[in-house]
Amino acid sequence: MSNDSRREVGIGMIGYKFMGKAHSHAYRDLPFFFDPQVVPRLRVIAGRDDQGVQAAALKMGWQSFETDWRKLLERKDVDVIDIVTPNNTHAEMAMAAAKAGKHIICEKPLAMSLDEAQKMVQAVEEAGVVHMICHNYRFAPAVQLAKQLIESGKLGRIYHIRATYLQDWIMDPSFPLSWRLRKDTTGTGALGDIGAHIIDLARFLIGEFTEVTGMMETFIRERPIGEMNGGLSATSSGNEMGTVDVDDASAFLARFDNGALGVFEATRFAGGNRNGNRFEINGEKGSIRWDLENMNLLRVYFSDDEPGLQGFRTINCTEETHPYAGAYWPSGHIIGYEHTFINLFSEFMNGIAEGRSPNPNFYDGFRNQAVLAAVEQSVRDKSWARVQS
Ligand code: SOE
Repeated sequence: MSNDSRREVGIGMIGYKFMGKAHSHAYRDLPFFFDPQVVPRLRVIAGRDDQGVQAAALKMGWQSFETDWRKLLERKDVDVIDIVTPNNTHAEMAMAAAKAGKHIICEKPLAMSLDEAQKMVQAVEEAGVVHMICHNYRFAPAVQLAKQLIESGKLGRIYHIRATYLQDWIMDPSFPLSWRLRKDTTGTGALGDIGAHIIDLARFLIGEFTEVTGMMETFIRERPIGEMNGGLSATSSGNEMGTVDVDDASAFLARFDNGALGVFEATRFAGGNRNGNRFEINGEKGSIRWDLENMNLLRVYFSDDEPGLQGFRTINCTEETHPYAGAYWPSGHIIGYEHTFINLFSEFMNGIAEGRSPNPNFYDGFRNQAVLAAVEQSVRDKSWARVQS
């Protein structure tokens, strides 16, 4: 029984593994916690493996499934195409979806190259569809509060950002060579996969990058060939070995157009760090620190606090006044990883209702890709590289 009179938006999702699960869950929970102007309906999910996609559809609550993603574009009851497939498929799918007049949400990084990203931006602009890229960490309440503090001038002029995204899930040399470790399917390794997230946070909080200089390393060059399962596990298909041609770890220095300096590190070889997305920002009047693994907490330091009582203090960003937090539970009742997606999708739904593309959108994806491309360029040239604007 449904008395919901809000306009429904039909979702067609391509892909169904880790991010497929995160997105499906977000669509389902969204109308429960938020009051979006339009409500998502899980119409159809696509995947190449007939049994896999059927099982996923059943488990995650999709009305139907297809093994050919192009079928989704033909369906009148599908308004949105959600792309959660390997990076080398994003451009083709997004451009076809735009041509079919569908709104689009795409996983990060947007594309395999800056050129591809530019074509994707052009396609959505020409089609006039609503578009977003799924940089979900912007939508943690503590990150939103950090943004408010910076914008209100509480930190004064910003001098530094140092951001790390540290993981360790491929440290075992027997971890298979799957799409996330192959240049032809992923573009770059740690840089584009997790570095893209901290680049997005830096663009959101600090501003545009102007130049970068970096280094990249592949520590384990041969691995057994295999495929990703759901989550971050993979299975090898036999004894055949293949060459890893993307970075296991990347680090770079950056300058921003407002004069701030940045230090960034993205690695899948930081043992003990399962999903260590962290940053510290220092300004003339204060500093802030955030750590995804304690994502509701924002550590703040203000230099005008009383002498003798100065130091970092901790704000638990679960109050009703904190962005998005009021949609969930009473103060002190924490939220988690999955809620960053729900928050993002609430913006996407309202964007669809109002015919505008909320940030981060394909244009943000393009700007992010420009930073990734400049880091790669700087590594090739062993010098500083300008970030294309
Ligand atoms: C794997 O590194 C991964 O799943 C990324 O692809 C996601 O974008 C990140 O949020 C978590 O880690």
